[in-house]
Amino acid sequence: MLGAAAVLGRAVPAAAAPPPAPIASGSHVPALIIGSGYGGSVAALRLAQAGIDVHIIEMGQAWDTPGSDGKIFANTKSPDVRSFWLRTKTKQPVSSFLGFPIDKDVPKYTGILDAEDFSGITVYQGRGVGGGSLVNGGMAVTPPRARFGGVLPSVDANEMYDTYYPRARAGLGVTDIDQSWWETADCYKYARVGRKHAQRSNFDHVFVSNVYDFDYMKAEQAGTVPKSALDAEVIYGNNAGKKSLQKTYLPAAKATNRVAISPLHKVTSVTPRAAGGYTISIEQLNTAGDVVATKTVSADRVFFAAGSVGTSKLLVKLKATGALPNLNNEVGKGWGDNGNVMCGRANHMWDPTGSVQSSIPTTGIDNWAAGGAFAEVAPLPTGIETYASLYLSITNTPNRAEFSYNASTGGVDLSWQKAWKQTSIDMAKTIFNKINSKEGTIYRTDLFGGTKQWQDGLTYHPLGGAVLNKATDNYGRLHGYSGLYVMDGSLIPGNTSVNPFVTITALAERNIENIITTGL
Ligand code: FAE
Repeated sequence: MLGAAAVLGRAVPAAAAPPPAPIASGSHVPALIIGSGYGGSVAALRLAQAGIDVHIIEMGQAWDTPGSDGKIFANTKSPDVRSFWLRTKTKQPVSSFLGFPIDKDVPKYTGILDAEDFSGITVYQGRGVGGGSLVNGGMAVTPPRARFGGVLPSVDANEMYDTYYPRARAGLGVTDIDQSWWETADCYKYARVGRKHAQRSNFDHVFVSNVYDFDYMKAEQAGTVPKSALDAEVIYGNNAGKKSLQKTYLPAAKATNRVAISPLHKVTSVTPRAAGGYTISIEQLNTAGDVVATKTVSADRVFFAAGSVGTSKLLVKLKATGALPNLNNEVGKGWGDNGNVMCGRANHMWDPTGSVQSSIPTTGIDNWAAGGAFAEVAPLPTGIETYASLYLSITNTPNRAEFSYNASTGGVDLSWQKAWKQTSIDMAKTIFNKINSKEGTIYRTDLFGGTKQWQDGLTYHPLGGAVLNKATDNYGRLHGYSGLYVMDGSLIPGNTSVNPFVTITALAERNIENIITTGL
């Protein structure tokens, strides 16, 4: 396989100087990208390599400056002001421990993890330069090829598996754990317990790739480097080890000298200009979330890469308010939660899961074909022995919701219904009821508030809302306008059957190549 540097290498010589940042009101840019997650980063790099100057507008922070503790990112064991996007109280996915609520008050701040509430579901998303790559578990999973037709039916599977998945994996720096090390590492005792229980119930147990630097993790365990995965860092950022987009696509894009990024800038409107191209309205935020300036810029082309929720909200509002009336009626539709549900199991005292758990998951239980569930064996890195096994399941839920503009609030609503998660719970139970019955164990009831057995109120994997070949053509060009594109997870209709970011990256690689080669 090609190394990341070779894959990300430059096609044209670097420009003499990068475009100025932050963006100035009144300026004109050839290509404006909304959002710096996977779709946005891929688009920025490939456009720049094709010789086009790019400006990325990102509502979150740059995340390049240490706080008073000398660290850029907070720890999951002690969330602080940096952890949540404009909330006054944390909203942790595992919200209680031993039955006691663990959320706490925090000052309102443009923190890294957005727990965005819609009626019926909380959607967790990364905020900052690097998008979801800042907060995610790094699980870099390519869906089994047999399932791909169900994920993106209009896309040629051969070209994805021969060209774009390998390109995405190389660009993201995807690696596999040294399994002989994993077999003895204290920090993966929880995963070995997970495997034992899965295999005793005859489930397929699989290793999954990751973007974490496992050599760094070995050094963490040896005590020779500062700990990150082994010190419970993950959903509020990793201070080391994880190859987020800040370490892969984004520096490669910046090295072309054709890419500028404006953090703490939020796009609020895109409208066609009489002279051609688009006018973009932008709010500049301070770290309390207040608008400190409004800017108006123009661009020849606009790439929506604000994530499934961000892009869908913008497009639905722009269509409904008459800014982009020619968008078609598919905009806002086909949204799904990748079937996410979480549960914990209470192990026997002879099955400890370890007081030090790597926050980076490496394994899963695949019961997709028989039961519609793929469960990630997740850590619960509390620092003490909990005898708990935690799982995040991805399930084959058929439920799809729709975004709609709410004229009375000026916001965008999502039609998700909480009861829809029952289908996902039932699919996940095809794994965990069987394991519990085989092991003589029960579900934990102390992790998700009250006595809930299932965390059924969230997703980490929002997908859809501007579905490929429906709201856009088969390469992400929005119907109704030329020069407007969608590049992110909103193109994928609700489910990837595994963790989504490799598919989002590979699809973005495919689409931007077609957009560039067929003429911008
Ligand atoms: P995304 O990465 O969300 O980037 C969108 C960017 O746009 C963000 O930086 C926003 O701040 C920005 N933005 C939004 N609205 C605006 C606006 N109006 N103006 C300017 N900027 C804006 O989108 N996936 C995996 O495959 N493996 C995992 O292990 C995994 N773990 C996860 C753990 C957690 C806690 C979470 C929250 C997610 C996890 N995911 C995982 C999901 C993954 O991070 C997600 O699918 C991708 O990040 C989505 O990529 P996009 O490019 O669609």
